[in-house]
Amino acid sequence: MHLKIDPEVRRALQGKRPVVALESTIITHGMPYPENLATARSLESQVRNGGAVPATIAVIGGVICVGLSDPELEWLASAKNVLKLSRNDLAYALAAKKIGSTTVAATMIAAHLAGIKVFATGGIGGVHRGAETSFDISADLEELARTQVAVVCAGAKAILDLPKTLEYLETRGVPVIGYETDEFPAFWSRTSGLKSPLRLDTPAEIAHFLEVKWEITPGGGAVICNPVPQADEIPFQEMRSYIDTAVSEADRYGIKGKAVTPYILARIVEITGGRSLRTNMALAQNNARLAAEIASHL
Ligand code: PSU
Ligand code: MN
Repeated sequence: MHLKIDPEVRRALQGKRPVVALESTIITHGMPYPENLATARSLESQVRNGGAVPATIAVIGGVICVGLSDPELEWLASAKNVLKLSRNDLAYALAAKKIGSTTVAATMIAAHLAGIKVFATGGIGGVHRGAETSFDISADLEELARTQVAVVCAGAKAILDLPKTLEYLETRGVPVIGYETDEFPAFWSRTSGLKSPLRLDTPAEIAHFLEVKWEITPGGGAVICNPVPQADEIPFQEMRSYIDTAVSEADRYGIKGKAVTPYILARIVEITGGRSLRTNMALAQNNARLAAEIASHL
């Protein structure tokens, strides 16, 4: 009753054909207009190129829309005052009929309700730097521990404390798989200096792994880490100084809570003169493609 599933998505799910969920916070809070709209559209085409049906998820008019029309995408990309929704405020947005975009956590909840098993995004949230005093740990990690959806991403955003993020995922029993890599990728960069806990080399192997995982330990998700393509990457050493600048500014200006991630991402786009945005677009497209291939093998 709280879900409105797009007819094409519904037909695909009923016919057991592959569907890939896409989040909408990347559109409303992760990128500027009009690049956000171009990205939203290209993510959908990448999913189609990979042989699956895309379902971009957002809250509009008091329902969770699973699959948006192109006019809806266009409207969302330039809409103001959109709530960034996670598990804590998803029901509120429905009850109070607010407009909201879904983060990784909220998209996983919606995908699971709709029966979608694979979801593509840019990068997951994680343990923020200084979390030992701020307690700022993304609800994405808890969701990964409890909701049965595989998330294809380019690692955790490198603005985070990556070693702590990996520790948290390990404690909560979330498998982290490097796709064709031994490194845990760092969003804009293919490497982070950290080892990926697990590795698999084909979409078919990943799909098989997910089936086994959900058979013996149902209820949780998995993180599938797909490094940004070489041609689009910004090396980790170079990113480090941009990230340090943006993170310390956020701290200095007292940016808190949900505003932290959007603020830092936007500042990094400014600091890099738009280069980080192009990388972000490329990695998200790359993830949409892989997610479709995995979904096709499930
Ligand atoms: N990845 C991106 N851009 C984004 C995000 C992820 O490339 O904007 C969003 C996702 O929706 C993710 C959220 O779930 O940032 C994490 O926010 P927080 O750290 O406040 O939990
Ligand atoms: Mn947070």
